[in-house]
Amino acid sequence: IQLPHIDVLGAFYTHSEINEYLNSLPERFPKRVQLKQFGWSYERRPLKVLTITNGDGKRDKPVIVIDGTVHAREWISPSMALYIIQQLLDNYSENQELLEDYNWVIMPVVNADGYEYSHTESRYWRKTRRPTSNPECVGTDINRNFGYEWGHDEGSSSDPCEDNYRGERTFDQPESQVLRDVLLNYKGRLNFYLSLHSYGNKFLLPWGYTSVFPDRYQDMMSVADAGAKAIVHSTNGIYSWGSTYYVLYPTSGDTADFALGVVNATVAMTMELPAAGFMGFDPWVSHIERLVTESWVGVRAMAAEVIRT
Ligand code: ING
Ligand code: ZN
Repeated sequence: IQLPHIDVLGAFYTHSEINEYLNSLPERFPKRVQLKQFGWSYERRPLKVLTITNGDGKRDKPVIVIDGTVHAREWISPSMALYIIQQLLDNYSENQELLEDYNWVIMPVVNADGYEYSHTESRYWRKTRRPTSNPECVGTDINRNFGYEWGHDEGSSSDPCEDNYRGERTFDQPESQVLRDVLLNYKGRLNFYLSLHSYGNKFLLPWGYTSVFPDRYQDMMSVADAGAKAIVHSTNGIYSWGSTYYVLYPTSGDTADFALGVVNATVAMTMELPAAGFMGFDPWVSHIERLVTESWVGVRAMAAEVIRT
């Protein structure tokens, strides 16, 4: 039988196409994947999470959790998540050691409604699609809605019309609840949390909410360092890395701060994928291959560093 097989390098895909692909994987890799639905988006799209293992049946291995598409317009992010899935499944012979003592948990599309909207209505949409207290303005920034040091005015907005609107309260978006539940599900064995965004060639570490560095900052810096070095060696791609607060700007209620502050991840990181020169959120389809293969070099090196230490 011919099962749907996505050509990740050949197009950007919609949420339903991505789900159709995910749905095909348990049949193709019955021993190696588990597909779970953790909930629904506001507009009732199913939010799916894929666990990839080496098939040895051992439970409770430490995990690497990767999410994509927290922000709707960052289209290279779901492509990257799918590319990682294919590296671990279809290119298993080269990546076997990444799965020996670790399971990988991948959620390619968190903000399903916003992502669809960015395909059908408004290319640069960022937030969710749930109405707010202001009838003029729709959507909340999932990456300001998480419940750790939420609500600081430095780093998020209380104005529903702003792109970094934090919501009325923590986790008042169903999509944030789903990602929260995924992370909490692995509390105690979350050794690497990686959130895929674009764009900017940056590895961003907690904290976002304060200029103070977290306890595990140096260990996280070593992991970012391994990623940046691997990328520069392979393609000359230049990354910068450090705490979100310093490298980018203050943020509060972001997913990485929650993963470190509440879930106690060993390493929590946001990766700002490359933009293909001046293409920003909008790389051409012909750029996908270069962007995801380069980024995989970095993700692979960081995972190897986490696994090694
Ligand atoms: N940038 C992120 C944003 O949410 C970020 C930057 C990274 C914030 C890590 C907080 C933590 O604004 C993009 N491009 O979305
Ligand atoms: Zn983003």
